[in-house]
Amino acid sequence: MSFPQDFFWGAATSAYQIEGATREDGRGLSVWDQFAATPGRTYQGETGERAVEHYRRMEQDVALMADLGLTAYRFSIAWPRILPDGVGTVNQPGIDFYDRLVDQLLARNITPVVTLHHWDLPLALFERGGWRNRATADAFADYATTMARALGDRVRWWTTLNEPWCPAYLGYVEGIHAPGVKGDTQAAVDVGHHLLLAHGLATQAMRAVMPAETRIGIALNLFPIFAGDDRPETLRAAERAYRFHTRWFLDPVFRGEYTPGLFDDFGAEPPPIQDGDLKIISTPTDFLGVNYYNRWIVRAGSDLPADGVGTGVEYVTDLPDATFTEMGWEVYPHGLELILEDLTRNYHPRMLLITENGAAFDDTWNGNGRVSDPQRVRYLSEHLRAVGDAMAHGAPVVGYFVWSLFDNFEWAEGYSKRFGLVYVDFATQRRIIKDSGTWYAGFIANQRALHATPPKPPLPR
Ligand code: IFM
Repeated sequence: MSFPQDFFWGAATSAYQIEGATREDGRGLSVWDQFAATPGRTYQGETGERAVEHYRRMEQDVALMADLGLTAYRFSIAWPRILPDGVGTVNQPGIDFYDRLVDQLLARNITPVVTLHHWDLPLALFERGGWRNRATADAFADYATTMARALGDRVRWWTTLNEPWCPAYLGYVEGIHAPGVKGDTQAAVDVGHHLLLAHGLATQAMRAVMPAETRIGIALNLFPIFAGDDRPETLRAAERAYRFHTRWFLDPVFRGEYTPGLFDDFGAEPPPIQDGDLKIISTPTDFLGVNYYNRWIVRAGSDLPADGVGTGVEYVTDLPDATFTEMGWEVYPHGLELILEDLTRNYHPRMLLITENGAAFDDTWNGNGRVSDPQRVRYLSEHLRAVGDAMAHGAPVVGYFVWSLFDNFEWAEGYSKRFGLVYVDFATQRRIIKDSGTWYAGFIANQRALHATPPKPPLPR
């Protein structure tokens, strides 16, 4: 496989999952601080309070990225570290931290790819309605402007939101993510709309203050959907699943419209759309970030919208020949090629970035410097092949980020799921590069060698 010379080879993280230091240097609290601290919400009550202490160990962590040969690093900014109340007074130590991080990365020739919001909404804003309140979208645009002013002279690549589907659906329908509301499909639809509006407003606000060569996009979690059989009700379920997994956020951003039937699927009314909202939401983006983990095979399920939860879709997981990760997600590399080609054909993004792809496996450290994770090596190499195949068929992919650089706080699953290229012994915070990290470093080095200029032949005497 040969990828273009300027292709980004990266790994990704997010603030709440790695930083820790949740009460240091003036950081305000987020919805996830509150949710994780509520008994019964996360695996064994674990929280991101300490996480992997990246806030303290940032310099050392950037050195580790350089050891891996990464050419890009995707991280998120903790909004409550910048604006402890979500709006108003800026917390300068928060800005300083990301300022130093960006400088450290650039000093090692690692391109920073910044995500503005990866779910850690300031608690103060949540208390005023959070994403159910339209004003939160305005607050986000102000926060985006603050960050653009602080880092826009050095950061070229910006992602507004990560996976808005999760705070909307997992946060308000399944209730397994902050704020932990169950079965409120109307809230999910409204929250989704305000997140989309926030994306559009922030895109416009950032463009107004940053250089023309800045690249702005959004990262969505996308799944190819397969019908489990050909019964008409199964085919209808597959269409519903495609609408609410894939088209919910894509259609407004790329087509300036909501997918017909989407709100009916939820048994909900349309969100409070104001004149001009869809125009703002569909402000042209430079790239689409794709977070790919698995496909879904679906059939008609019993959890119909009338029950207030779900969308009448049941997920088929009894697949005797399939391999599953520790998250219970099927390993299906071809799905990445399918989704990239589908996006290229139907949405025409200017560029695609694989902003997340990776797997949790039950990694163990043998105590003397080695973590053997052959399943992850296979997972990554097969998915990279799928990316190459999609590119050969015209998908405009410009970079690939492994989720994740480190083992970290996997939301409701606490620290029980390890996604990292780098193993973290959570008790001591020691970092050990897994075999997959060594493999990825070798892969990157090979790609770079393919493009190295051959030495000039000696001049004849
Ligand atoms: O850890 C998450 C990340 O925060 C968002 N995308 C999916 C990952 C694995 O679940």
